Amino acid sequence: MNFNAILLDIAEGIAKITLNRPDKLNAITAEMHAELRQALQIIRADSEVRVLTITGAGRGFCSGQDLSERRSGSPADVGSSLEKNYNPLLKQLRALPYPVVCAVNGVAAGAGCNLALACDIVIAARSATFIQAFSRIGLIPDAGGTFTLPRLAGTARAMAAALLAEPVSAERAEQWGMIWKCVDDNQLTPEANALARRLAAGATRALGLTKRAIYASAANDFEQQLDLERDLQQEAASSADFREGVSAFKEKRPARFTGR
Ligand code: LHQ
Repeated sequence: MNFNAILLDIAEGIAKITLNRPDKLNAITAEMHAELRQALQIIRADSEVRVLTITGAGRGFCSGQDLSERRSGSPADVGSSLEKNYNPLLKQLRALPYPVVCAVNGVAAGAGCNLALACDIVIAARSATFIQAFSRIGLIPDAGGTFTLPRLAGTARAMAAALLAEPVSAERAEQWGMIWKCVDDNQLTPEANALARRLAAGATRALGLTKRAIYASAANDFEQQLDLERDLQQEAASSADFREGVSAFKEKRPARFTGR
């Protein structure tokens, strides 16, 4: 797989995308968008994949849109870049029928911050920071940030983070519930790998349905959510993994899930 702005690795049920422009803190270019689209197509077509991990190369996770690609202050193509590039990417990540783990290895700014927050489980290195950098350049948070951030951190914190564009440390992000976990820098890769392996060995169809139900709850009332749980549980119960899980419990042995 011959990419320039990203790396893609698929092994043992785990797909890993590494944003790979370390000199620019992995700022997102048109080329990176095209490669991310291609990578997601490859991942979606591979029925063995049961988890996706996203991380960044070098000292940053992602500094958001590459600002050097834009003519200074040109409004012309911002909306169309969101429409054609960012929004489909974010929608696809959310819709993947298995977990997406984000390992935030350094600064996550602008759309890079919100790319991380759209992932299902986010773990960050202690030295990483999250910056809603948009207001510094006269923009509003995009890449889903006005949806994810208030839901994760609450309106007061989301509002101040967006209006002030101050860095939020990984420790604070964990305290706020913005991310799952902050770990020592040298533990990020081992912890993210262990998490991905654990998820990939799980009943991944049920994990994907769980993700769907939890995200759907943002727009549902209690009764709609109960109805959705009924339907998705019916689907989970038709999986080979459900049969295996119950058999393993009865036989007092660890389950061998296949993701089917
Ligand atoms: C960069 C970038 C960058 C290019 C660092 N671009 N080179 C916007 C418009 C259109 C459509 C859709 O959506 C969006 C959404 C957005 O994402 S808007 C927000 C864009 N991002 C930002 O405003 C963040 C800009 N970057 C920064 O504020 C800083 O670089 C942070 C705080 C991330 C890191 O600071 P430092 O650790 O001090 O690193 P640095 O600033 O020295 O950056 C290292 C290099 O990376 C440097 O290049 P150079 O050649 O001088 O060494 C930077 O120019 C480059 N870089 N972010 N977004």
